[in-house]
Amino acid sequence: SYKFWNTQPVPKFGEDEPSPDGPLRENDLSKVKTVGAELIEGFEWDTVDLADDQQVREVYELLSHHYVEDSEAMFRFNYSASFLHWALKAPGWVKNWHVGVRVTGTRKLVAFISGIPVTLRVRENTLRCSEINFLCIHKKLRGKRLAPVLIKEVTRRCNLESVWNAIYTAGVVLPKPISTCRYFHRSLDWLKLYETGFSPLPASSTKAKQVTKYALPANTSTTGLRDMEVKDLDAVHDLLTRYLERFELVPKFTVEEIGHWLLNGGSKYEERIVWSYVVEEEGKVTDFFSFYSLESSVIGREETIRAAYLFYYASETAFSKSPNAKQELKVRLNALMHDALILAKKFNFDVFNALTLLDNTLFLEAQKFGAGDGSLHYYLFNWGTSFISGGIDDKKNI
Ligand code: YNC
Ligand code: MG
Repeated sequence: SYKFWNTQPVPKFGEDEPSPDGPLRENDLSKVKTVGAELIEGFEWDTVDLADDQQVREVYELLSHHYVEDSEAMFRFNYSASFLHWALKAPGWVKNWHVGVRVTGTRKLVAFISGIPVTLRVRENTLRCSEINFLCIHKKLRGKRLAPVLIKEVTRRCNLESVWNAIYTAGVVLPKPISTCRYFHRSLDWLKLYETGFSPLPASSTKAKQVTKYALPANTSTTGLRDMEVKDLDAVHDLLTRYLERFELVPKFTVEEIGHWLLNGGSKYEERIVWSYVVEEEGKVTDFFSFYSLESSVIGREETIRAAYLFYYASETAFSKSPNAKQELKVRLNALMHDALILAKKFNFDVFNALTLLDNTLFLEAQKFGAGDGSLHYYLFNWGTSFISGGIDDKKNI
């Protein structure tokens, strides 16, 4: 029934696709309330200061016990404190967009929602958006309609900065996805994934066969592959910018943002979050790829699954003018991703995850990724555009 979402500037199910693309509601800074709505008795708003390690720790504690679980409640995302520093303090971050709810009296943090600024291109329009993430409510406060209150509060705080649009993703279906991707998983340590209940043993196989199936060489094979460095920033920025022009919903990064997202903002965190590699041939960067680290806890056990998530990548091969261009890109991406798997294995990851976006469907099957149960739906707030096909259903990709 979507009692809350039906009141919001988002497209409704069953409505015609908008044309042309544009905002769903007109906005006026002078009409934005300067204080947040009243919270239920016993709770109060707080701006969580993520420049303070102790407060990052509090967000970590809330998320590690109450954030997203799979549908069978076997695994829960365990975003590390270092990950939160990285994900929530991207260039231009706004302190006021890190919204907490605390218990009056004890000061315990019981709910959170965050935004970071992002410049997005949706087809031919470029939007200054907030990217909303880490919406989380303590399990004891669920089902009390607090989520809509948090969403309205972060909206108000974005509006105060004259930001009227947002992008967010969720595993649940809400009005109304502008795109949907599927998760794919590639085992790196099959035995561990089996023992933790993440991977089943197919009826037609044996443990030994599964282990052999996912075995990888010890060393990478792409000539010129090396760690990405600060000196590569301009070249990677240029390559990625051109590569992303081929897609309909993409971020527009500055060089500074590339440094943050691909080089750990200068490796300033306790733990390494992101791994980035370039291919340099005759002094030119021709390709790059990256992946980031996000563990999941195995619920009820003292164990975690170390997952590498494929992040941004690009290849000059994408611009080939040859009649065989598609095949060339497919071959190149398969070689690069095979090396990405080898590197992730070397850094002790148990599984390598990817979504059906960008050019991923060109290599997922060949690299032995299997489809997961989960989908990820993409949403835009206050922006109408027709559905963006992609991934596995995208005829142009297969
Ligand atoms: C969700 N994930 O439909 P209706 S993803 C948005 N995103 O509203 P209550 C959600 N809305 O149907 P609970 C949602 N999940 O009546 C539920 N809803 O219209 C809607 N889980 O509220 C739901 N994190 O407070 C319904 O539900 C209403 O107590 C019900 O709380 C929900 O970060 C939740 O999965 C998800 O912590 C907080 O279950 C809670 O159950 C929880 O009674 C585990 O809420 C963690 C989890 C969500 C991860 C994410 C993206 C969030 C995007 C939010 C929307 C942003 C819009 C743009 C704002 C800025 C605009 C500008 C400019
Ligand atoms: Mg609630």
